[in-house]
Amino acid sequence: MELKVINQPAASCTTGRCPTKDPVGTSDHLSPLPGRVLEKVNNHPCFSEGAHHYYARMHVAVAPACNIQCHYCNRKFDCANESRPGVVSELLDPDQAVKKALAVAAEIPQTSVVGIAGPGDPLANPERTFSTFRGLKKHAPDIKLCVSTNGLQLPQHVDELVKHNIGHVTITINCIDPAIGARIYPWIFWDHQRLRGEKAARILIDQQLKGLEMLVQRDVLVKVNSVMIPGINDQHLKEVSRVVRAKGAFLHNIMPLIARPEHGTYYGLTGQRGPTEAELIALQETCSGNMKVMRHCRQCRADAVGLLGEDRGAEFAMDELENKELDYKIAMEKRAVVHEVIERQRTKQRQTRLINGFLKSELTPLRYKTSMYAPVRMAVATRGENVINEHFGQAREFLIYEASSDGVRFLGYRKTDLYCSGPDSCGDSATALRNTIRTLQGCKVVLCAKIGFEPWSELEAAGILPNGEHAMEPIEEAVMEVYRELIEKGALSPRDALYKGII
Ligand code: CLF
Ligand code: SF4
Repeated sequence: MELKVINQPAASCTTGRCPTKDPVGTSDHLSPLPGRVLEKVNNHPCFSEGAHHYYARMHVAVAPACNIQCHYCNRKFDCANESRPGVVSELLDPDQAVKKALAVAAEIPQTSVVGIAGPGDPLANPERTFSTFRGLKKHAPDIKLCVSTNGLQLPQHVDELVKHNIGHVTITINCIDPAIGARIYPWIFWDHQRLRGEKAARILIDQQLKGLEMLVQRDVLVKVNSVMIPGINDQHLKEVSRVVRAKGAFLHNIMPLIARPEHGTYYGLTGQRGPTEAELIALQETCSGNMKVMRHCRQCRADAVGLLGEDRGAEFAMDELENKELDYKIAMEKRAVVHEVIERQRTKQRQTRLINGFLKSELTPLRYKTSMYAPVRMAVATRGENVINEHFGQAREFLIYEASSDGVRFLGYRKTDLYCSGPDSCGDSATALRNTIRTLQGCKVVLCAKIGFEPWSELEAAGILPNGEHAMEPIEEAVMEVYRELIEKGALSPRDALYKGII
């Protein structure tokens, strides 16, 4: 069946530079959570999928040392618990970290959380970590504090974490079976000794689970990160999910192993592969029966700044901040205003969604009509605020959604080379465009604010429908609308026909 074009390309830019039951998705619907939990996650971009469209996080890299070794980590690179490989550009002392965090939070008022996630383990560097938190608490009490740890020293520090009002903790738990652990962790440093093998893994796992239970008892929200390592722990992570849920974890974040020879890690050098996107999504699906899973993690750097999909770290080099005068009180007032505006915007979007969902389900037999058709994947270019507001050529990543008779659900994101970054990169644009199109494989539609003629034609030739008609519209509503349009225009094969092999 020939696919029909939904709209026309905008002006040329060739040289410039959660499973849901409602029709439009529930990624920003946190209302079923108890009030005190809702308050904790509502503006945390990692603990709430909806919040990540609006709120920014910042990491301060104050923790150089680590007390274990993971086969996916090279100390010269960011902590793979929380970040993609890439050197931390600046290691900070606590005073510098506080200064930088306050400058960032003044400049980017969407900042709602400051986390310590490396480059080593925050709790293997407790003085530096807690000294940083103390400074932040004093000068920016409105900012949430967050920490990510391998868990080895967690039980010893639970009291201190609670005392410093750390409301969110991430523990990386890759396994609960020491035999599997011995294949992930070559050693741990424990009780003044380097321990290896299953004995070491057993200690680490016991500490992680004990720390999890202690935090839950103290009402701290715990997210568990797991690195999915095909052939090692992929089959086992469902059990990890079950156990950590039973112990009270709030969220499970299953991240793909990133292992390349150039990173110099054991896995990278020995050819251990990471999971495919399909394998990752399948495992996330399986685990989502156990507990809520995180799909929007960007595996960010230990010095990341900004919205999850962007990294503005380079804008805040320490030498430029050293002498900067800041008025903490005014910065905090500005944040309060901006956060209030964001919340009003989110409330309005939720109300519109509810009204639209209600009207459409009342006035059109949506479920009946769409259930005849297979789900469709769509890529979305966005700069945040949960709307389609990014030019195709400037998108550094695309969010991937799936539309079906059950509504819209967020599947994850795919990074791309920047297709259009100005005249300097013009020569590379053809290759970058080809790579971008390869990145979008499996998507039927790409939704963006604007797109030039050349990429438009290339996308069409690759069987991907470019669509710029829903610029500035809320993402989930637009995805559902396009799904309906595809059905109306006869661009989708009826599911029954597909199943019977007629088409
Ligand atoms: Fe940072 Fe981690 Fe706190 Fe978020 S990140 S310490 S919980 S504030 Fe977030 Fe980054 Fe994924 Fe981490 S997207 S790597 S989950
Ligand atoms: Fe690296 Fe983090 Fe593992 Fe330590 S816990 S070895 S810093 S990935």
